[in-house]
Amino acid sequence: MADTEVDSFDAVVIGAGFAGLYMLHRLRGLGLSAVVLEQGAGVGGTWYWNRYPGARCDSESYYYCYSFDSALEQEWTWSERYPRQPEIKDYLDHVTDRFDLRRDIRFGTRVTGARADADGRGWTVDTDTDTDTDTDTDTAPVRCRFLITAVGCLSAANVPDIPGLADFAGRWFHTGRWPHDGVDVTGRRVGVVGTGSTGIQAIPVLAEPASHLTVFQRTANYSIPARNGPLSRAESDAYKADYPAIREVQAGSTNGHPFVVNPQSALEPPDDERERAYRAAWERGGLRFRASYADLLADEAANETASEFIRDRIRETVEDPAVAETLLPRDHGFATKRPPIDTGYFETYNRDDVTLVDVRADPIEAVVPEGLRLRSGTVYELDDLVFATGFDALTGPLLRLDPVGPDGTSLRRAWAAGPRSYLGLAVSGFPNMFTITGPFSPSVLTNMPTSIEQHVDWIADCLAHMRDTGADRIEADRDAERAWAEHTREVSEQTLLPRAATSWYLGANVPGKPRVFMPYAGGFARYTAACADVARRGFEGFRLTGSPAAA
Ligand code: NA7
Repeated sequence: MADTEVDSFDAVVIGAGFAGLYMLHRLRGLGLSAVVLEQGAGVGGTWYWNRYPGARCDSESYYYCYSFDSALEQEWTWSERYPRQPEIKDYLDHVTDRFDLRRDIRFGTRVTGARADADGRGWTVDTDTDTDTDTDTDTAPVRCRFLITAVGCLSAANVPDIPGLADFAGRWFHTGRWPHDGVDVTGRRVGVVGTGSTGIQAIPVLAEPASHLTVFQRTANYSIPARNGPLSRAESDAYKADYPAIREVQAGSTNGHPFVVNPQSALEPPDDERERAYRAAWERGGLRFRASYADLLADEAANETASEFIRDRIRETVEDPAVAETLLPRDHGFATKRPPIDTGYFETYNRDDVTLVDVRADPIEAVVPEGLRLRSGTVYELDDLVFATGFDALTGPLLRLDPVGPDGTSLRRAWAAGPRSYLGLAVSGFPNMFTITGPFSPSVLTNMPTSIEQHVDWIADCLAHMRDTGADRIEADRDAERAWAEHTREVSEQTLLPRAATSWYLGANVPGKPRVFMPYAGGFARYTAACADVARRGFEGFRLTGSPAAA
């Protein structure tokens, strides 16, 4: 479908992570022409950029992978219970080559804007080259009928706007934009700001080579031991033999993990029995701790039993009682913010060369040339400053693209009061645009590859339906979008999740960001059923129209 001036495709996919790669594969299967535009020099998306020390997935490797091809499941063997960043990247490189995807991916190509045609039947996508070497050159725009964003939920780095950063005499890094040739912190005084999943992974690893590590903690966090280790051949073989059953459990689950949640309330069993259950879950390790009881995320008293169990483990692990006290999370319940898992996190505070600083009590005021200054005037001298400060989650990556609809309204304007989306898949006013794992879909509350595959399959089915019915324009209906937003709000309010005031699920980590609970908390299986229902009813809630020429 080449046009004389610009390249033209049926679909442009933005991003070559888990989502973009599978989307390309499905588009090809439909016989559509497609290109993936990717800013990085390689595939991986989140796993291309997040190379900080200790970077590892919190989902277990045997299910943090694609399920769409059973031969792929059988041929790839993971080495550890939780995959490290380089291994996930290797896996995605393997998938890219195995399905011959690379030839349709333009690396080092950053999307700088996208404009819908006035009739809403196509898009013009502007790009420049923005590779690892930082050479920026405008490149020719690309045309497409369908714009599909596969930009990830946690890809827009959130570097806090602390005065004085430009004058810092040392080096500073954001964990999500870690230099690809690594950072040697041997013998250096390192400061880490942030104790979310990333900080909790990086802190024990950075503490080893650093001469001194200072952790600046704003919100104390719960963490469950990962109990990571090598995956034996026998374990891998057992998973491989069991994949059909594993995938079935995932499909019917709340979070896309292959765990069955204990249907009992945490308040039902006697104290000693509950304690034994938590101890067993603690020893097994990992995110599955959350599945100990059905109402941990629905009932405050139930949640408090788990929260207090974890606080006890922190008290038990950390030798200095004052440090332990600072590490105890008290302003939110367990798992109401994203629950980290760790390897030796709380133990790290028993080292003589690690200092914990409570920056909620004494906030960071400025970066000074020699380090960080707090409101009290105390200065911590640092050679390296690491921001493990997270992301402008879910909406951030889409707002940075800021597509403009046919009536000239930008996404930034459309979402000024917070995101709106139908099923997390499409936004009214932005026809022929699909957002893989967009806000109001389960996304970050689930095992991401599971949610990604479901979205990609739904989009592919939708495009097939359009082809079969002669439709060339699709747009989410404003009323259907409103109803979905209302449903999303209702299901989140049936949980404790919106009550965690500092949560990035709510946008609370980015100053000025509208407070809207963004992921769909009604459960993966329920969400999948809703999407399937919409498709079965002829894509109810979408306006599908055929080409005037064809009519
Ligand atoms: P998170 O979970 O957003 O954690 C960021 C941390 O940084 C968190 O402790 C924040 O404290 C802290 N933070 C952010 N801004 C500041 C400022 N200005 N001053 C002090 N502390 C600050 O991001 P992660 O990268 O750890 O994890 C993101 C997801 O990636 C993770 O859940 C996995 O899904 C993978 P706060 O809690 O806001 O008070």
